[in-house]
Amino acid sequence: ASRGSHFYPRFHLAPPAGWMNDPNGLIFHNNLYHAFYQHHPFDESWGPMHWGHATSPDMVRWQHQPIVLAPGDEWDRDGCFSGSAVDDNGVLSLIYTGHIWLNGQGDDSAIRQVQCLATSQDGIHFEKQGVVLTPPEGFMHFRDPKVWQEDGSWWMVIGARDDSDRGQVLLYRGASLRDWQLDRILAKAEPGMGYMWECPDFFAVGNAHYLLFSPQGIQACGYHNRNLFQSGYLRGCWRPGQDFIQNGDFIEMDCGHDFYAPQSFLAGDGRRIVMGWMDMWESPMPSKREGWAGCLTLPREITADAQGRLRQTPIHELMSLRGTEHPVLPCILENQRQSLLDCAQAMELELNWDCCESHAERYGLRLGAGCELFVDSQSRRLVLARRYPDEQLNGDRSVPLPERGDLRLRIFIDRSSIEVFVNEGEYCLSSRIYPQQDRQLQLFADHGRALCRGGSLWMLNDI
Ligand code: DQQ
Repeated sequence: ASRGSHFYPRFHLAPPAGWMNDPNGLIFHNNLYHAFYQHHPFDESWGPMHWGHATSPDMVRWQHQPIVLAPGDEWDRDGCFSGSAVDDNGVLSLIYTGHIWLNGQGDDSAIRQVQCLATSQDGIHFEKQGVVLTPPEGFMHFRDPKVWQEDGSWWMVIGARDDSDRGQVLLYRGASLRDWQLDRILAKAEPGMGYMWECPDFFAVGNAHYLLFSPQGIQACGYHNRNLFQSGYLRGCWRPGQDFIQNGDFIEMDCGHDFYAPQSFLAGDGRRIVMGWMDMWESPMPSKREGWAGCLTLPREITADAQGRLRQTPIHELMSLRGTEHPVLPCILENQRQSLLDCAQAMELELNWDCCESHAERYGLRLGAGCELFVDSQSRRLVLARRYPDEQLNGDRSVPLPERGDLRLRIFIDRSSIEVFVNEGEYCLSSRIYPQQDRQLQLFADHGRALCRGGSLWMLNDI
């Protein structure tokens, strides 16, 4: 897909051709990182789901591998939906959802979803082992198993929806990967929190547990949950055999336009890493004109801050992509624009702004025609705004400015994407961007003065 393409990423994992959505089965196994993903190899649009596969020594440089799962057996006739990977006594094992339409393609009111197993001896070729779990009475939407081992048992969380149309996460306990018992309902949607919770993940960071999931049909509230489908987490306490005691509200994982279905895994040295799908179901996806759609975010390390909120920072391995460093000198801008780079294609930028000394109505960065990342002084928010000729792409996403001190930005631009990490990962904004010819990167301040403290810019190498 990359040949002759205007939008195909240079350092993100994207499909070799066709369609990609959720990351699946992220795992470090036998000294190699594996990323599987929802894939439709025959078309740039979603269709019968396969599992694509790529491997990497460092989570940065990915090598495409053959497709590992294709739909077509009686239990996964219409799709091999999302799931996870574990090491079962040295055997790389995938647990995924087998999907069947009972009334024809696309009719969500009559489906059958079951959990299935596939195993591999060499990490490249996989053999399907059939169905290992069917849904409890009253559940039709029952998908996206995330499996882990703890306290001498296997555990699995599954996204589900019952007749009351409240999204929920079911917890199962397994004596083996083939023998599962329902342990309990781990969490259930309050009104407005979505009719179906997709792609759950459940893990500890520090002494708290985090239930990460992607609700469908969540209600927007002010600046929050601006996408119809959103990904975020609930924090709480959990021990095997007990309830999950929640503490606080749902928190968005990423506040950009395009971030969904994130999945976490442990790196070789024990860091918890997360990657998401950097697209959104509602998006028009102009890259389809080039025969492909979808890519994954960069891998991000997750830690918890003193308040128990998750922080995400780009993994340090990404620094190995850096070419020559170009300093960005400190400057005062007043009703003016200043060019940083003529053509922003594949780059990283660190840039600090003094928000106390900046009084312009708006100041920040222009990211080629149609996209800006700026501080709106009145609302005290950092805004990522898309203004393209295709209005379906447009809209603003934003996060609050830090209460005090500088605004520190770390930004990755990769042809048709931007990922913004604010103040060491306190907030993230990930969006697809679609500059046509004009990719000029500029600093600007409108209606007043702004003080940019400078930073650094690196061109990044291809993977
Ligand atoms: N995508 C998969 C499902 C999952 C959804 C199908 C989330 O398993 O629930 O492609 O994007």
